Amino acid sequence: MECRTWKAIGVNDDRQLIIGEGIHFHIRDELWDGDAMRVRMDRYHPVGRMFADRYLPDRRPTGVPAGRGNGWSRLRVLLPGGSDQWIMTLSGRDATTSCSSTHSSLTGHHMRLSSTMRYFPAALLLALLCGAPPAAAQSGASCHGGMSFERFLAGLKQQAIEAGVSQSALAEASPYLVYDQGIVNRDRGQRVFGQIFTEFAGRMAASYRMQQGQAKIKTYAAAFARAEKEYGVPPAVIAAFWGLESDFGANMGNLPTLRSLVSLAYDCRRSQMFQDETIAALKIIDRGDLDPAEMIGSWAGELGQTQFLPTHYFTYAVDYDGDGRRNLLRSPADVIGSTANYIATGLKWRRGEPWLQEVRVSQNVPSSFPWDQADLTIQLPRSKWSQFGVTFADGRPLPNDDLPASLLLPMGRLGPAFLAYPNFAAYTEWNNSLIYSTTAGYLAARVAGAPPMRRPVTPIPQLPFNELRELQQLLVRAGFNVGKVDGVMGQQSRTAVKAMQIKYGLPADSWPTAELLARMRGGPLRAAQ
Ligand SMILES: [Ca+2]
Repeated sequence: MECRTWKAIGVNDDRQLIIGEGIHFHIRDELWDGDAMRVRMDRYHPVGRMFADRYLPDRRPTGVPAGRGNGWSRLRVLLPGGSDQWIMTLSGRDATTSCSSTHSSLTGHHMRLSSTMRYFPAALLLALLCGAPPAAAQSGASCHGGMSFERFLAGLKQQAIEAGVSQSALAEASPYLVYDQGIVNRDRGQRVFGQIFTEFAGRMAASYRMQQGQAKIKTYAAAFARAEKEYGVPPAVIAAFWGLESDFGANMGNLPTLRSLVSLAYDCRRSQMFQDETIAALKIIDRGDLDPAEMIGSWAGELGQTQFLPTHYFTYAVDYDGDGRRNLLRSPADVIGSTANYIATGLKWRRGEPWLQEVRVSQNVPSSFPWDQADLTIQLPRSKWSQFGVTFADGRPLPNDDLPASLLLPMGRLGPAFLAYPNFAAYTEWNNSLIYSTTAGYLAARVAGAPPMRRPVTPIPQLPFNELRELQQLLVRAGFNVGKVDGVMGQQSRTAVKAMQIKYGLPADSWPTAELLARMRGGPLRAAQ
């Protein structure tokens, strides 16, 4: 029994994490939290086979030695039910490696990649630490007045009854309302990746996904047309979420939803939220949309092809294929109508308005360009951006109108630039990660026919993970609230960076640089740019 540390080489566009020559994980599920991506490996998923089928020699990413052809070693990742063990079999190469929870020395099996994963050849440290999280199995009792799970569940069922759930639906669901410490461990054993926008968007908004989105719009033309007419949400916007969330239904998760929900409801971290979600799931059963056995999804309780939380499912799902059930797992028409309803009604989509458009800040940008205005919290009329020298990406002038827009620079002033319109709020509401939401908006634009975004002429310097964390620590010391000091630059960190850039007279584009870090360390002053 041995736990290991591997070097990760990168991530390819099939969402496989490359650990070493021929050693890959298939990234099964991703959950965004701020700008962190938590990655889960599939349970009993034959990664090796998928890898062999899909990862052909001509798709080998840069940095992986050529000449191996079909001789790639295979990796099988097994996560035995609830036991939190990792077992890896490298077929033909290696014996089984098993990391038992009884050999635990560290908290959880965190796997953290530094955010320098721009380039495949860069050797990135992937620490795969095996072992059980520190929490005891009965931890849920501590925030429920010492109540056992059984007593907690009885109370939750009573709440469900009071919320209108029928006794028969409860009886039907009861066999599935069981506690699973493995779910709670997954929730705590977060594997956090720092991400670079161009890297992530290149992977998640890859051309195959754009083409699949366009093909789906053709296949389900009637449902898309109806959704656009009724809700005003463009087909490309729906298709992009559909592709990102589940690859159009191919990856919806494989865990019993009720078990996940009730386990997270008993756990202390987000108990109330998951109590509400459990009750919503029971209402979905009661309404006849899904049987408890059909409710299979991701470990955090999201359901269906666009990964709705049960509360969203209950509120926004519509029956678009007319069979009398709202089935977001099996009915593409229901998925299309429901996603449109959620975007329009829940996320307040504005019919007929754009969401995200790539732009260019004029090459000969005056030193007076107001970089500090490039901020999602600041909206200016489009005519104002035009005055500042902003054009469409192909150089065409922006319309001289007063449509409000924010200038979004996901990688600072040297990287891609977008105008984010009021409809972009639907994206940040869907998922508050800036990188995810920008990618989702960009993929939708691509599905709608926009050309690929321009790549930076030269690589954009990116602080390594440990320096991002150090910068965050210095920002905290300077009095800023950056949320978690985790090396991930979310909106709070960006706001703090901008404030310090203004203070130091640096271009205030919210992008963390080595120069800013040096200034904050009190290091030698360099010539101001
Ligand atoms: Ca239906």
